[in-house]
Amino acid sequence: MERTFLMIKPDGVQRGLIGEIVSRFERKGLQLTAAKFMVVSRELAETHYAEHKGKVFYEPLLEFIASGPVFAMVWQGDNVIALSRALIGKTDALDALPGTIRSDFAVHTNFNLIHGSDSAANAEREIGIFFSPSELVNYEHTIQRWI
Ligand code: IDP
Repeated sequence: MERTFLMIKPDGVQRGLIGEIVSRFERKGLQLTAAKFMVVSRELAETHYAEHKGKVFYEPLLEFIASGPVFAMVWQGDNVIALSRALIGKTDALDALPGTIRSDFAVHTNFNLIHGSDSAANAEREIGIFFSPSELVNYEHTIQRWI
């Protein structure tokens, strides 16, 4: 079973969309493994978005991510990385398919509500920088055999 790191960004928190967004992953049948309501430090933001260093949106992105609370999560399930990226939708709301989180609720690329890991390597890296191993909860997901 695969794991991914998802984070409702400060705009999603401020807009009152935590419940709506979490609900979509729950209804999909994915398993919540860890969750944390927190403010991202400048240092953590730099580590998380290191691959974008040098891009024009890098500085505004760091400021935005560190500007208010986020809701950081780990989810697991078969193909959870691709499935959660599909639920989230393309980076730019104009390209996101109707029914995705970004199509349904976002207008601008810089306020696109949620982060989702794009590969298994990045998922493990991101889980590792946001959560300690003891914060990952191991439990039986009783509906799993119906998913
Ligand atoms: P993703 O979040 O869909 O995986 P990435 O390309 O990894 O997209 O970019 C990370 C984040 O950087 C985006 O979610 C968005 O917040 C921001 N970003 C990416 N491209 C742009 C842009 O062209 N303008 C403003 N912000 C951008």
